[in-house]
Amino acid sequence: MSEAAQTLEGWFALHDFRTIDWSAWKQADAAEREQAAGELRRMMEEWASVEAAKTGSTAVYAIVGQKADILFMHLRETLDELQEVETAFNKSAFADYTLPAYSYVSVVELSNYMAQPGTDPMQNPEIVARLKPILPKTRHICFYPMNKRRQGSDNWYMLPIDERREMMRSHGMTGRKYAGKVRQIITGSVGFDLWEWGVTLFADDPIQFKKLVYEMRFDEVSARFGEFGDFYVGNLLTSDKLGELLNV
Ligand code: 76R
Repeated sequence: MSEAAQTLEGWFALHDFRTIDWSAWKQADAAEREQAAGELRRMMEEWASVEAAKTGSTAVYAIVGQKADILFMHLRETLDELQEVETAFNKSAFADYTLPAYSYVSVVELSNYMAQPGTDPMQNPEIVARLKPILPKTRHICFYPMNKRRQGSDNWYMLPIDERREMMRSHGMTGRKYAGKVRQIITGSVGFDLWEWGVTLFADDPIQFKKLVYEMRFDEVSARFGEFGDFYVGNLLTSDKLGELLNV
């Protein structure tokens, strides 16, 4: 049996995608809409205070295309807290005007392919910060789930760890070219959701998502082993943008 990579886990992640029920929203009277939007704003303030206390992080984006309208991406210490945030949303008046579109449950993950042997990663503040990241509030987000292939001679899980490490090194080198342009958060979802990982990318220039994902397709690890789900791309939902989105 090949040696499993050791992983470090941080905050749990819920990517909660919702579609706005536009006909219900338009049919509601102004007071009902105001009440619902007010509840959403209050939840957003609550999430911001969780973030300020560094006990979690939330990012809210408007999704482009018909797959969803809004993404609430929550990171919390425990799976229980994630479910509480989700339930609180479902109980809000605003939720009455939304439909579930898609969700993804995972946990922030770092693997030890590139770790320095003989050091305790949890003593490294940079690593601890990456396990419990405050989500960047860049202008754009890109999310997609992925697997590593298990097929014939292209079975990632049958490769010796040294071969996998070499491919991950090359993957990391490609990624590093995008330092300062794209921030990536890898969340592991084996045992939690349909795919093996969630990839969440943050950037101010959305073209950098395309360039990074395209360039990675040529890396052996993506070319031979990468299998991808749907891509969701969106725009930061600031308070102003939320007002514009909900104004009918
Ligand atoms: O932890 C590290 O930063 C070291 C190198 C590294 C690891 C171990 C790294 C770097 N990644 C790692 C693990 Mn990654 N990553 C993806 C995708 O679209 C595709 O083809 C793949 C989706 C992107 C865009 C991306 C970006 N990475 C992983 C894993 C877990 C693998 C395992 O355990 O088998 C997956 C699934 C994955 C996928 N990666 C980087 C990036 C970028 C931009 C970097 C450089 C980060 C930096 O150096 O700051």
